[in-house]
Amino acid sequence: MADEPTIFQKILDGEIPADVVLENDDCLAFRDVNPQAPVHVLVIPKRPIVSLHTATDADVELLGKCLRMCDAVAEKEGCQEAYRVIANSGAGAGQSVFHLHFHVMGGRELSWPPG
Ligand code: D5M
Repeated sequence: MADEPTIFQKILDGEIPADVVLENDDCLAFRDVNPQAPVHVLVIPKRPIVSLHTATDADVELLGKCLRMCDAVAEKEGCQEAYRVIANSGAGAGQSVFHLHFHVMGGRELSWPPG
Protein backbone atom coordinates (compact mmCIF):
# COMPACT_ATOMS: atom_id res chain seq x y z
CA MET A 1 0.00 0.00 0.00
CA ALA A 2 1.37 3.42 -0.90
CA ASP A 3 2.36 5.69 1.97
CA GLU A 4 -0.17 8.35 2.87
CA PRO A 5 1.02 11.70 1.44
CA THR A 6 2.34 14.08 4.06
CA ILE A 7 0.44 17.23 4.93
CA PHE A 8 3.09 19.22 3.05
CA GLN A 9 2.65 17.05 -0.06
CA LYS A 10 -1.07 17.84 0.16
CA ILE A 11 -0.21 21.55 0.25
CA LEU A 12 2.03 21.12 -2.82
CA ASP A 13 -0.77 19.23 -4.57
CA GLY A 14 -3.26 22.00 -3.79
CA GLU A 15 -5.42 19.69 -1.70
CA ILE A 16 -5.18 21.86 1.41
CA PRO A 17 -4.57 25.60 1.63
CA ALA A 18 -1.43 27.34 2.82
CA ASP A 19 -0.51 30.96 3.48
CA VAL A 20 2.21 31.14 0.82
CA VAL A 21 5.03 33.67 1.30
CA LEU A 22 7.30 32.76 -1.63
CA GLU A 23 7.35 30.17 -4.39
CA ASN A 24 9.60 29.22 -7.27
CA ASP A 25 10.04 26.13 -9.46
CA ASP A 26 11.92 24.24 -6.75
CA CYS A 27 10.70 25.41 -3.35
CA LEU A 28 7.66 26.71 -1.49
CA ALA A 29 7.54 28.93 1.60
CA PHE A 30 4.39 29.19 3.70
CA ARG A 31 3.49 30.33 7.21
CA ASP A 32 3.64 27.77 10.01
CA VAL A 33 0.14 26.99 11.30
CA ASN A 34 1.46 27.06 14.88
CA PRO A 35 3.86 30.03 14.90
CA GLN A 36 6.52 30.18 17.61
CA ALA A 37 7.73 33.65 16.64
CA PRO A 38 6.25 36.71 14.88
CA VAL A 39 7.92 35.41 11.72
CA HIS A 40 7.64 31.63 11.42
CA VAL A 41 7.70 30.38 7.86
CA LEU A 42 8.43 26.88 6.54
CA VAL A 43 10.51 26.40 3.40
CA ILE A 44 10.16 23.04 1.66
CA PRO A 45 11.58 21.50 -1.49
CA LYS A 46 8.90 20.62 -4.02
CA ARG A 47 10.67 17.34 -4.69
CA PRO A 48 9.92 15.27 -1.61
CA ILE A 49 12.89 14.54 0.65
CA VAL A 50 12.07 13.01 4.03
CA SER A 51 14.72 14.75 6.10
CA LEU A 52 18.25 16.11 6.03
CA HIS A 53 19.38 12.64 7.04
CA THR A 54 17.84 11.00 3.97
CA ALA A 55 19.05 13.74 1.59
CA THR A 56 21.89 12.70 -0.71
CA ASP A 57 24.55 14.38 -2.80
CA ALA A 58 21.98 14.45 -5.61
CA ASP A 59 19.96 16.88 -3.49
CA VAL A 60 22.76 19.37 -2.84
CA GLU A 61 21.60 21.93 -5.40
CA LEU A 62 18.00 21.72 -4.21
CA LEU A 63 19.06 22.09 -0.57
CA GLY A 64 21.01 25.18 -1.53
CA LYS A 65 17.97 26.61 -3.26
CA CYS A 66 15.89 26.03 -0.13
CA LEU A 67 18.45 27.88 1.98
CA ARG A 68 18.50 30.76 -0.49
CA MET A 69 14.73 30.91 -0.18
CA CYS A 70 15.05 30.97 3.62
CA ASP A 71 17.06 34.17 3.32
CA ALA A 72 14.62 35.60 0.79
CA VAL A 73 11.80 34.92 3.27
CA ALA A 74 13.72 36.71 6.04
CA GLU A 75 14.29 39.66 3.71
CA LYS A 76 10.64 39.77 2.69
CA GLU A 77 9.48 39.56 6.31
CA GLY A 78 11.94 42.26 7.41
CA CYS A 79 13.97 40.15 9.85
CA GLN A 80 17.02 39.62 7.63
CA GLU A 81 19.38 41.06 10.27
CA ALA A 82 18.40 38.46 12.89
CA TYR A 83 16.71 35.21 12.04
CA ARG A 84 17.16 31.51 12.63
CA VAL A 85 16.81 28.49 10.34
CA ILE A 86 16.03 25.13 11.95
CA ALA A 87 15.58 21.71 10.37
CA ASN A 88 14.50 19.00 12.79
CA SER A 89 15.77 15.67 11.44
CA GLY A 90 14.10 12.63 12.98
CA ALA A 91 11.26 12.22 15.44
CA GLY A 92 13.66 12.37 18.38
CA ALA A 93 14.68 15.87 17.28
CA GLY A 94 11.05 16.98 17.04
CA GLN A 95 10.36 16.28 13.37
CA SER A 96 6.64 15.67 13.00
CA VAL A 97 6.15 16.07 9.24
CA PHE A 98 8.35 13.77 7.18
CA HIS A 99 8.85 16.05 4.22
CA LEU A 100 12.02 18.09 4.75
CA HIS A 101 11.31 21.62 5.92
CA PHE A 102 13.32 24.55 7.17
CA HIS A 103 11.75 26.69 9.88
CA VAL A 104 12.60 30.37 9.34
CA MET A 105 12.02 32.22 12.61
CA GLY A 106 12.50 35.85 13.52
CA GLY A 107 10.85 39.03 14.70
CA ARG A 108 11.72 38.49 18.37
CA GLU A 109 14.76 37.90 20.57
CA LEU A 110 15.98 34.35 19.89
CA SER A 111 17.67 32.61 22.81
CA TRP A 112 20.45 30.07 22.52
CA PRO A 113 20.54 27.09 22.68
CA PRO A 114 17.13 26.08 21.37
CA GLY A 115 15.42 23.47 23.59
O1 D5M B 1 7.60 20.98 12.17
C1 D5M B 1 6.38 20.79 11.53
C2 D5M B 1 5.68 22.11 11.53
O2 D5M B 1 4.65 22.06 10.56
C3 D5M B 1 5.03 22.51 12.84
O3 D5M B 1 5.63 23.71 13.32
C4 D5M B 1 3.58 22.76 12.49
C5 D5M B 1 3.61 22.90 10.99
N1 D5M B 1 2.41 22.51 10.27
C6 D5M B 1 1.75 21.33 10.36
N2 D5M B 1 0.72 21.32 9.50
C7 D5M B 1 0.74 22.51 8.85
C8 D5M B 1 -0.06 23.12 7.84
N3 D5M B 1 -1.12 22.49 7.31
N4 D5M B 1 0.27 24.36 7.42
C9 D5M B 1 1.32 25.02 7.94
N5 D5M B 1 2.11 24.50 8.90
C10 D5M B 1 1.83 23.27 9.34
P1 D5M B 1 8.49 19.79 12.69
O4 D5M B 1 9.91 20.32 12.61
O5 D5M B 1 8.26 18.60 11.80
O6 D5M B 1 8.03 19.53 14.10
